[in-house]
Amino acid sequence: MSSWHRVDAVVVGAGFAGLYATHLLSAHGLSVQGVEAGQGVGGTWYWNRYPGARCDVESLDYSYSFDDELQQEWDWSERYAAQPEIERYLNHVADRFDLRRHYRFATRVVAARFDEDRSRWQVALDDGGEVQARFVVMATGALSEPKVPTIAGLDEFAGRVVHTARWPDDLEVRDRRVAVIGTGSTGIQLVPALAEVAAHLLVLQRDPNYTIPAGNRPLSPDEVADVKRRYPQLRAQARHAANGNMPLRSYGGRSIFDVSDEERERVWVAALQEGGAPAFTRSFDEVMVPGPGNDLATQRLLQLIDETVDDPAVADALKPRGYSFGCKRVCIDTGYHATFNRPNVTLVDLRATPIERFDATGVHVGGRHHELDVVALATGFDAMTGALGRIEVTGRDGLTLREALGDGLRGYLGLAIPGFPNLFTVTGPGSPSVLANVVTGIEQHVEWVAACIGHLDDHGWSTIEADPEAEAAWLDHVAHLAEGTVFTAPGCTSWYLGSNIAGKRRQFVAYVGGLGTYGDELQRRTEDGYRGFVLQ
Ligand code: NA7
Repeated sequence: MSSWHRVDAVVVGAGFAGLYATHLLSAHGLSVQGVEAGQGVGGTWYWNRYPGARCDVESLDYSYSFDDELQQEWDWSERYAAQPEIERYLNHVADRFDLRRHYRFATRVVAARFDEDRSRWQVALDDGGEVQARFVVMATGALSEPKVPTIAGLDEFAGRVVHTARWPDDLEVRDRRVAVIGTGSTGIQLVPALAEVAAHLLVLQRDPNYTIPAGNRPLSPDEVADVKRRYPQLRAQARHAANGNMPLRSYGGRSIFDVSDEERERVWVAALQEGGAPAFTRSFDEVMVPGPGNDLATQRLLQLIDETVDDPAVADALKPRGYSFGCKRVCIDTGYHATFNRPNVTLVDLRATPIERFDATGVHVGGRHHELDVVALATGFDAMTGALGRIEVTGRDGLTLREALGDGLRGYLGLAIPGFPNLFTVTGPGSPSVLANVVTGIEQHVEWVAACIGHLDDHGWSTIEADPEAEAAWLDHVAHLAEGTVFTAPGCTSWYLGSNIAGKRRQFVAYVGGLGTYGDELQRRTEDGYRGFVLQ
C-alpha cells in the first residue's frame, strides 16, 4: 500500500463482522481496505487466547449462514467451540473468500476525519499510511477494548501480568503459581483450565457470578448431518428469533406456577444436566422475569453451588449476593465450582478482604502473602463504546466521536451516529448486539450496510446520516424496553449497564425487543425511504 490511497470503503477489524463486510462489499464491486490491529484474522477470537476460552453459543449456530457451501463443508467438533477452532474457522473463511488481500494487518486506525467538501473520510493508520474512503465500517467489536484496573503495587510485580484478552502464546503457566483477578464469564472459563496445570491457583473474587453447566461435548456425526440438512430452514428461523439462535431444541412455553415443586425440580435437574444457558433460562416463562419465578431460579443456582462445593465456607463465598440471576450476562462453565474442591486452588473473597497490595513477589491479601509467578486479569472490557472511542474520529463541524459518545451511548438503530455521515457501526449500541447470537446480528447489519450503499449509488446520493431526533427517539425506545427487565433490576450492576467503567452513565447497551423484531423494525424504516436517516 502506498502512503495513501483511495477506496470505496474502509473496514475496521477482521473478526466476524469485518470479514463479512469486506467479503460482501467487495462482492458488490466496491474497493475495500480492511485494517486489523492483530497479526491475523479472528477479532475477538484472535485476541482472547486464554486457556479455556470458548463460545457460549453453540458452534453449529455461531457461524456464518451467508454461504451454504461454507456451512456444509465446515465441521465443528464440539457443541461449544473453543477459541482455536473458531480462529481456524475464520482463517478458513478468509482463505476461501480470498479476503486477506484486502487487509492491512498489525495496523491500527488511529484517526478518521470527515472531509465535508468532498464527502470523504480520511483515515489515518498508525504506520503513517492514509486511506481516503467514501464509507467507514466500524467492525470493531462489542467487547474488544480490555479494562485494566489500577491495583496497588501491581506495577512492582516482577512476574508476568497479562490481560486475558491479550494472552501471549509464550506464557508458561504449567507448574507456576498463578493468580486470577475477575470471575465473570472469562474468569469462569479460565479458572478450571488453569487449575489443571498450575502448581497453585489463587482466585481473587470481587463479585461472584451465577453460572450454569455448559454441557459441552463432542458433536456426533449424526447431529451435525441433521443440522446441515436443515440449515436453510434453521437459519431462516434464527433470523426471526428473539435471540438470533436456531431452534436446535425446544424449551419451556409454560409457567413455573403451573407445575408442582417436584415437576419444577425435575425440569431443572434435566436442564442443568443438558447444559447451556437456554435449557435453564427458557425452562419456564418467568425465569428471566423479575419476580418470584426469577427468585426461585436464583435459589436453585445457589443450591447447585452447595451441591457441588465440599467446603461450606467456600460455597458461601462463591454465592452471588445482592442481585438476582440474569442481571449480569449469564455465564456457562465447565467444572467451575468443582474446581474449588481441588487442593491447589484457593479462593479469596475480596468483598471480605480486599487486596492490600502487590509487591515484587506476590500479593498481600486476607492477612497473608501469596507468592506468585503470573497474574491473569480477567477484568473485562470497556464494552460497546470502548473501541469506538479509542479512535480519533472527527465528523461534521469538528465533532469528535469521543465528545459525541460522552458518558453514554449513541446511535440510531445501532448503525449510525448523527454527525458522522457514511460511518456505520456493526452491531453497535442500541441494536440487539450482545443480547443475541452476534453472528446473526452481524449478518443482518452487514447486509443492511451493503444494500444501503447500493441504494445511495443507485440514486446518486453521496451521504447518509442518522437524524438526531430519530436517534433520540430510538435510544428512548431502547431504554424503555430495558425498564423492568432482569437486566436493570434494582441492585444490578454489569457491563451491560456500563457499571464496570468509571464515569459511564447507567444505561442499558442493547435492544431488548429481540433480533427478529428489530429486523422487522429496520426493514420497515428502510422501506419507508430510510426513515430516520438524512440522505444527501
Ligand atoms: P466481566 O463480565 O466484566 O467480568 C470482569 C470481572 O473482573 C468481574 O468479576 C469483576 O468484578 C472483576 N474485576 C474488575 N475489576 C476488578 C478489580 N479492580 N478488582 C477485582 N476484580 C475486578 O468480563 P469478562 O471478560 O468475564 O466477560 C465479558 C464478556 O465477554 C462476557 O460477558 C461474554 O459476553 C464475553 P465485579 O463484578 O466488578 O465486582
